[in-house]
Amino acid sequence: MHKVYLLLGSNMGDSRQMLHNAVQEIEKQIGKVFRKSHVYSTEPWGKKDQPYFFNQILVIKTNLNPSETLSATLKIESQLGRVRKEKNAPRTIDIDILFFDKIVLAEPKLYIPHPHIAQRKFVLIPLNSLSPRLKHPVSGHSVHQMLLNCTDSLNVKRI
Ligand code: PH2
Ligand code: MG
Ligand code: MG
Repeated sequence: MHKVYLLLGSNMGDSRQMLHNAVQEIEKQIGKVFRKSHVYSTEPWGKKDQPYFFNQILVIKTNLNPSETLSATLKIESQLGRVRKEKNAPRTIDIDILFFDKIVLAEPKLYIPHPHIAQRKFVLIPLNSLSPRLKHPVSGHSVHQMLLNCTDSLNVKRI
């Protein structure tokens, strides 16, 4: 069994419902969701002229390997109506793999841990609420340390 941290994000359509539907599909297709963060309303990072996001972090247990997990997340995204146009465009649902056990992978389509965790408060704040002592397998920094060092000033609010 692998322990995997997933980040859900939605800023199109009924985002609350999207997160809920994503959790259900993840349980059906990937594995048991055993912890969930609160849902946060977060200012868009990167491309500014788009709606605020709803973000949530899940901790799941799965028997799938990283590439099978990635395929399953992409399948769920399209089942939930995601259409990929330009990069960083608004989306009904985005499911990103943050951590996969302590695995480090750098493949063209699959980077684990997710490369921008340490720069983004919309990831670190919900993650810190679940697992402040979790260590990044490359930097060795805990989630709490990464949050203290993070200079991102975008708005992240629990809802
Ligand atoms: N996802 C992005 C780009 N920017 N900003 C916020 N607040 N939340 C996201 O999930 C997000 C983003 C790329 O996937
Ligand atoms: Mg993303
Ligand atoms: Mg993604």
